[in-house]
Amino acid sequence: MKHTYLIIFTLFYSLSFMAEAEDGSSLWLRQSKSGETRVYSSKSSPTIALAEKELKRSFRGAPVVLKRQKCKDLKADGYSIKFVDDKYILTSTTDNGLLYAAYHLIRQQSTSCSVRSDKTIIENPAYNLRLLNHWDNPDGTIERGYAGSSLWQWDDLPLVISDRYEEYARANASIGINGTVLNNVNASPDILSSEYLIKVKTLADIFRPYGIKTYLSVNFATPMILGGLDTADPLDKEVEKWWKNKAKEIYKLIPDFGGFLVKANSEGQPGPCDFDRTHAEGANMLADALKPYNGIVMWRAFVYNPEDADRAKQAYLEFQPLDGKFRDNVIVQIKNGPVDFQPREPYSPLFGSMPRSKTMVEFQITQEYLGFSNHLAFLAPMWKEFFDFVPAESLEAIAGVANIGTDTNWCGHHFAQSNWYAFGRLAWNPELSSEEIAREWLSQTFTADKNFVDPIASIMAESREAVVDYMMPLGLHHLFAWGHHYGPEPWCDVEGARPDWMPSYYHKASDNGIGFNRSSTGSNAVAQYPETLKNLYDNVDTCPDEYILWFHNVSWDHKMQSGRTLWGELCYRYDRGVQTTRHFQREWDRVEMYVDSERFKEVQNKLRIQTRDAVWWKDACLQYFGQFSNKPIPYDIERPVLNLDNMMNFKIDITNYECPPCGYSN
Ligand code: GCV
Repeated sequence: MKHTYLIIFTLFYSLSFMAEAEDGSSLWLRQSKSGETRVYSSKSSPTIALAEKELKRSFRGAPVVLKRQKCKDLKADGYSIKFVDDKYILTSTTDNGLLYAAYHLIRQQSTSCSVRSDKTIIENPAYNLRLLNHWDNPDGTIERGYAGSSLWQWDDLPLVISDRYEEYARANASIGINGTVLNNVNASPDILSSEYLIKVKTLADIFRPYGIKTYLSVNFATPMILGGLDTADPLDKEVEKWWKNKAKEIYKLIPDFGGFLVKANSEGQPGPCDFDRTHAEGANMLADALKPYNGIVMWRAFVYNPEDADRAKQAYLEFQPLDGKFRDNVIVQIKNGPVDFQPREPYSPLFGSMPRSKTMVEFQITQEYLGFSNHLAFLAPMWKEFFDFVPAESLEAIAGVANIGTDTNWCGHHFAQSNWYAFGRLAWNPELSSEEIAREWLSQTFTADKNFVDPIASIMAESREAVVDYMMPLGLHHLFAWGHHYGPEPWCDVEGARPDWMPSYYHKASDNGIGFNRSSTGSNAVAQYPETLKNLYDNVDTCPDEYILWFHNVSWDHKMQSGRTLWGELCYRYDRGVQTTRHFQREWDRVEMYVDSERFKEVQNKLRIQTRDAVWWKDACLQYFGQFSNKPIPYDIERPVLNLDNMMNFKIDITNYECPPCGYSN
C-alpha cells in the first residue's frame, strides 16, 4: 500500500513538472492568459483599450487605474506606476505610455517581481525612436533572414490580413519598440508605387494602436525607375518635385508615416554621388520633402569602396567632413562597428565625430555573422559593449535589423527571440544589464524557476563570447565563406572578386604573423579614435587582446597578456569556444524537466549543430593558420577531427547545414 502511494506521488510530482507542449509562437507573452483584475480609465482611445485588454487578460491582483495626464517627470511615452489605496495607478502623458505601463506591470508579475511597493516606478525611454529595420523584399525573401520568409504577405495585402501582423505589433509594443521600417535597405523602387502604398497603409493601420509608426526604405533612383525622370539628381527641380508629390501621396494615406531609411552609394545602390552630389545634399532633399509632415530621413553611413583606403576607415572619411551639413530631420545611421556586424568589432569611430549632426546606431539582431538561427548567441552583451564606448545619450535613436520571419517561433531558434526582446529592452533603457534582460526573458518565455533560470541565464551570458572564440578570436574578422556568412573559409580566394570581400584582406596571415595593421605604421585607422583610445590601440603591448589582430599584424611568437605566444593563445581561444558549446549542451540537458518537450528538443538539436560548427570553425582556422605559423597545436588542446583538405574543397549547402565530408557527424 505504502508502495502504491509512493508510485502515485512520484507520478504526480513528475507530471506537475512536465510543461505543456509549446511551439514558441507566443514568444515572451505566453503567460498572458490568467488575468482577473478590474481596470478603470478616465479616457478612451484604441491604445488605451489595448492597455485595458492586456491587463484584463493577463494581470492578477488589485484594480488598475489608467490616467493620462501631464507630469513633469515624464517624457513622451514615459510612465509612472504607484500603488495607493489598494490600487495601481498608471500615469502617462501619452496613450502609448499607458500601454507600456500595462506591459510593465504584467512583466513584473510574470518575472515574479513584487509589484507592490511604496516606491513609485518612473520609466522614461532613452530614445524617442526605437526601430526595427526589416530587410524584407517584395518577393517575400529576406536578406540575411534565417526564420522563414517575410511576414508581409504583399500579394495578399490589402485584402487578406494575417493574424501575425497584430501579434507582431503586440510583441513589439510589449518591449517598447515604436517604429518599423518594413522593407530592405537594398530597396525595390516598387515599394513607393501607389499599388504598394495601399498595402503599406493597411499594415500601418494595424500597427498604429500599438504605438508603432511605419517607415520605408527607399531607392534613391525611384524618380527615374518609377517616375520616368531622366535623373535622380537631388538638386534637380523635377526630382525635388517628384519626391514632394510622393510625400504628399504617402501622408494622405498614412498621416503619421515615420519617414525614409536610405542606403545610398553603397554595394551598388544608387545615390547622390552618382550625380556628383554629397550624401548631405541627397539626404536634405528627401528631408525637405518630408518636413511639412514631421517625417524624418535616416541616412546610412555604411559605405565602402574597393579602391579606397582600409575599409574600416571609409565611413568616417566620407561622412565626418559632412558634419553640420544635414537638416535637423536627418539622422545619420551608423553600424555599431566600422566594418560590418562582425562577432566583435571595436566601435565605429564615426560616433562622437559628428557633434553637429544627429546620429543613431544600427545593431544587427539577425545573426548574419553569428551562426544564423542555428547558434545560441545572446547579443545583449555585444550591444552593452558598444555602450561602454559610446554614451547612450549622445545618440538620437536606435535601430536593429530584425530577425523575424514566418517560422512558427518567429526567429528560427527559440533563443533568437531573446535578441529581439533584448533589443527592445535596451532601446528603452541601455542601462539594463544583460543578465537582468536574460532573466526577464527566460522567466517569461520558459519558467521563472530559479533552477532553470540560473544555469540558462549563465549560458546566455557566455554565448556571444563563445561565438567570438570559436569563429574569430583576438580581433580576427571576416573569415567567412564566399557567398554566405556561415562557415569558415579563411583560405577563400575568388578570382575577380572584390578584395575587401575576401578573408585574406582582413587576416593577412603569413609566415611572419597575422592581423591587419591599422596602427600608425599601417593604415592608421587608430587615428580616427579619440586620443586616449588611439594611444591604447596603437601600441601592440597595450592594445587589448580582444582587438589585437584588428589593429596589428602580430608575430606568431608575440607574448600575449596570458603569457602564451600568439599562436598558443589562438589555439586556446578556438578550443575554449568549442568546450563552451559542449558545456551549453550539458547545461541544457540538465534542465529538461523544466521545459516542454517540443522546445526542449528543438533547442537541443540546435546546440548539437552549434557544437559541430564550433569544431568545424576551430579545425578549419587552426589547421589553415597553422600552415603559416609552422607550429603544432599544443597537446592540451582538443585534436582536430576534420581534415583541412576536405574542408577546403567543401561548399556548404546552407539550406540544410550539412557538415563537411570527413566522416565526422553529430
Ligand atoms: C542589406 C552587409 C550584408 C548585406 C547588407 C549590407 C547592408 O554587406 O551582407 O546583405 O545589405 O551589409 O547593411 O547594407
